[in-house]
Amino acid sequence: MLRRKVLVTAALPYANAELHIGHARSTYIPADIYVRYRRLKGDEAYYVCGTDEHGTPISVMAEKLKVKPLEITEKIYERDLADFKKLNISFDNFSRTTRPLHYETTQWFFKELYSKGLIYEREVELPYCEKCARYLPDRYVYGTCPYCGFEDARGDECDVCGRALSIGELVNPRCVVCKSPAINKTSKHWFLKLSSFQDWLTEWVTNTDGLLPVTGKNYLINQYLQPGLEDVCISRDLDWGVPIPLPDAEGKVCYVWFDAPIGYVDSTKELFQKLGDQDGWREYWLRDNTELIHFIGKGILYHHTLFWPAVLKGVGYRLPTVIAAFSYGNLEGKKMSKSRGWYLSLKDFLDIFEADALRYYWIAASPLTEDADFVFDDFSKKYNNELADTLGNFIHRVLVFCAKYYNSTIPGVGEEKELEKIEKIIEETMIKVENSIEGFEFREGLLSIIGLARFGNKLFNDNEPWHNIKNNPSKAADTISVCLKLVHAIAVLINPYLPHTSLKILDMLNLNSENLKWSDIMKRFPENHKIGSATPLFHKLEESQISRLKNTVYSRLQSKNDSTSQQVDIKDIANLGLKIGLIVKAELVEDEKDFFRLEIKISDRDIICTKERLTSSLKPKDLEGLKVILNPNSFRKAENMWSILKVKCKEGYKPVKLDRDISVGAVVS
Ligand code: B3M
Ligand code: ZN
Repeated sequence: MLRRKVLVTAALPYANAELHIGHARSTYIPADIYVRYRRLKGDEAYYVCGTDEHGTPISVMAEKLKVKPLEITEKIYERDLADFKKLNISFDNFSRTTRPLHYETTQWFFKELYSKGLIYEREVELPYCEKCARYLPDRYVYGTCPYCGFEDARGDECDVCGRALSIGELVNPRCVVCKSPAINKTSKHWFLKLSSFQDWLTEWVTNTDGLLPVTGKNYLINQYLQPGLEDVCISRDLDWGVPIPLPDAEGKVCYVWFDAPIGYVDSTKELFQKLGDQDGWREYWLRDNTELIHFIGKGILYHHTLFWPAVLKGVGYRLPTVIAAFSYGNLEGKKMSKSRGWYLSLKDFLDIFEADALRYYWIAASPLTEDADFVFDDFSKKYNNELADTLGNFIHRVLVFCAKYYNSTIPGVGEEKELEKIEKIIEETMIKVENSIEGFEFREGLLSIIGLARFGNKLFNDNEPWHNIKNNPSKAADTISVCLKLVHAIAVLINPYLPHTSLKILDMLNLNSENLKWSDIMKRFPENHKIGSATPLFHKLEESQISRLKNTVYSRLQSKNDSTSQQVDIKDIANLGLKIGLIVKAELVEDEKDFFRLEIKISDRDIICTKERLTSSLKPKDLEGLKVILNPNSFRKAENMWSILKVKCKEGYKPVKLDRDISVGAVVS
């Protein structure tokens, strides 16, 4: 049979913070399911990734912490590696964009594009700090957003309205390091002629079948192609990055979005070096007889479907076969954000639960094209009902029965007609799973496997082998035989999704999993096969485990709020721009101790909502009608994260009430 060849990449995680569960949802789990499936099918399938280590967020952070950027990224690299391992992500290579091979490859790309006239240089006016004597690229400058008026917008993006900002757009730009006002100064930079790819990209985006989801196409057309593609500045005045490989480019490095995707190429090179096949990578990047599949989060569609294909085309490389851009995972209805302390890290999760619990939830919760929400209670419900009660229970009762009544030896293959019927059902499920994974709609496949377990449970119940074992032993034996057949099929079918669970089941069946193949789904047991001992696959989640997880999240949020509390000098109070609001509705948040949902009226037109931790000695009705002070510094309209001023008291937190608690010098978080 033809052995297809495929290279799968997952977006390179940015090395400035630990991974959270949302990253796993949009990118790493889906790509892993896909590549595991292709390997089982017998294809030559490789999965590469690595850390994305340049860019100004990292160098600004390093300056603030007075360390070298590499010290930060080194730690994150190790941490990501450990998290991915625990999540059972089966990378064939996980590289770094700070390795020499990456520098070499990136510089080759630059020179190649430059020699073809696809990169040109131009003088531009840039913000510059006279005090620090340097240019202020991207995150080195902040100021007022011209679109929404938010005063702390960063040079490349406004946190509140979410707009991407280009150089020179900020009003009142200032230096992040010393806070002095920035002036404008000219500097020489290099631009990728993206505009020259306009026609070709319009045609490619419109006609390729590989852009997923298809709705992404409209976004690209309306947002970028219709208005006309603009050339992109691909250099920065910085010393952290890949140096521009030209003689007159002292102090200039590549823009991080120029070098990051090239990381896919050098991670592939590195992989094949390890495999002892120096040139092996070329098949995947230069030829069309292989497939190249990028998995990304939907927020980086522009970079992967316009910018990156232009670069590939420019140097004469092949184009991606598929770019699958999936939605992110939120946490309890809100976007996760490290800076606001609202997130659940992969490590937090995996310290308490097994990888398969997250792999299951994220895929089963909603289609990958829709935003998913990690809701604690929903997670425990799904785990208990679907994994423990349906899947785990079916497998366990069948194996235990086989051990108890047949001394662990499978009681034959079952009655031929019955067996054929079951084999047909298994085959139908297998086709559904194949279509689902090959069509990048992974949820359907997973749900049909759970459906197969549900079917098995019903079959077991309806046939009552615990009665027949006495009255009609041959019928009981047939039931157990076909149920074991289902268990085996499920073990293989579920392997791409829940690899650990799959291996556990195969182990309990006493089957060798080393050379597992997709076609094993249909395989029959050898005669007189003896199974191993059965242990429960999933234990029901305990309330205490969920509370532990919730506590991690909420205490982080709380300590973030505490650590951002500042002592404010009385003369500066007027500058804080505090707002007054009236609590019109208050209610306790279900199942979350001390959390209140508040509706606060700030003007005749505006009512905002917030969730606040306050002492439980307060009752919702004590809060309604209260005038409170809102802190605009924690005003995050985009994420609906408002915050009221609170005072810490013995029992917890109380809102600062107007006219009573507030007195000179008493302000507060
Ligand atoms: N590092 C994702 C991010 O910054 C970015 C992906 C690069 S893929 C080449 O969130
Ligand atoms: Zn400065």
